[in-house]
Amino acid sequence: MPGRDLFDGLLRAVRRYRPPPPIPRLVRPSIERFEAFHQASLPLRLDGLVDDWPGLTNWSLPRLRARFADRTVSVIPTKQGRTKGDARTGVLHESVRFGDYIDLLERGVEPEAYLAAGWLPELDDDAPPLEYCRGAPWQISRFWLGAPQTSTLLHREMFVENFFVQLGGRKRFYLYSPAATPWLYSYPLRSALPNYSRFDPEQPDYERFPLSRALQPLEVILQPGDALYLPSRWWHQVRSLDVSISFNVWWAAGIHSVVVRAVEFARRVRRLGDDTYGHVMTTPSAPPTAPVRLDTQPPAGRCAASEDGGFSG
Ligand SMILES: O=C(O)CCC(=O)C(=O)O
Repeated sequence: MPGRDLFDGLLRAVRRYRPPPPIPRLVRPSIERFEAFHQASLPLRLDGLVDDWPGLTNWSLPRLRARFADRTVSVIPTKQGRTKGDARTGVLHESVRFGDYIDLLERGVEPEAYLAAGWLPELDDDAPPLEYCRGAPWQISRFWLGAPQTSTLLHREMFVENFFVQLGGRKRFYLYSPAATPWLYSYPLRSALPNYSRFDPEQPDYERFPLSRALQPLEVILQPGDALYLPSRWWHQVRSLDVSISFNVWWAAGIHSVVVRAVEFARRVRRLGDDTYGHVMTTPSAPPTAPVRLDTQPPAGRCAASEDGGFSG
């Protein structure tokens, strides 16, 4: 992968890597306080944000089954718990019946897939829009449900901010700042995984990726009720420690929202799916297997994934 590796080499020659500061925790910070972190592109843990949300109790497996068992939802196939990704095809997703997925989790069977669905409009009452990004002109929410030990690959979103909320079980995040990029062996820009790293911080292979030895990830464990602001371009790999239920909002404001829409448009024209930010790409040949989908029309103020499986969802 000469082009990108060469560019990273040039960056390493002129830059010294400085580890980011630890991530602070604030209880229900004001919007102004939050904005300081947003402007500085620094992650922040937010406590107490969802204490009174019905989702904290409503999003149990039995209740989700009672409400959504017959929906068809998107999943990312996994191998030994890790989401599958390939430089040629990207990260593909498939469809499953929500109730069948929950059955596997309840029986303690590894589903070999990570449920990563577009927003269910019915969940709006359980998880009201977040004040911090309410006005952003571009927003997409995703609902995550996975077995213990499910993990993503190391990746990042460009131009898009991320608010992540944990509602059931625990998740461990491994984070690297954007400054770490030249040490992280990104896939080539023209591959189907341009926002992914070949390095795995959980099982570092320093023979293949010796430069990554210079880095130490920040680690954050989210418990139910915890929220994390993850600025755009921050690398993250996420491991579920329990059966885990979460959702996140990706959002973009100002010029970034224009860029995001332009990139989405370009990908559609090139029929590359909607995986602009490095999550899920829909296989053109993989239509949903059942008539009802989760990712239907977004309600006002909250966007779901788009028709073809969505910006990642
Ligand atoms: O929760 C996860 O497992 C993945 C989350 C993620 O990658 C994201 O929110 O961008």
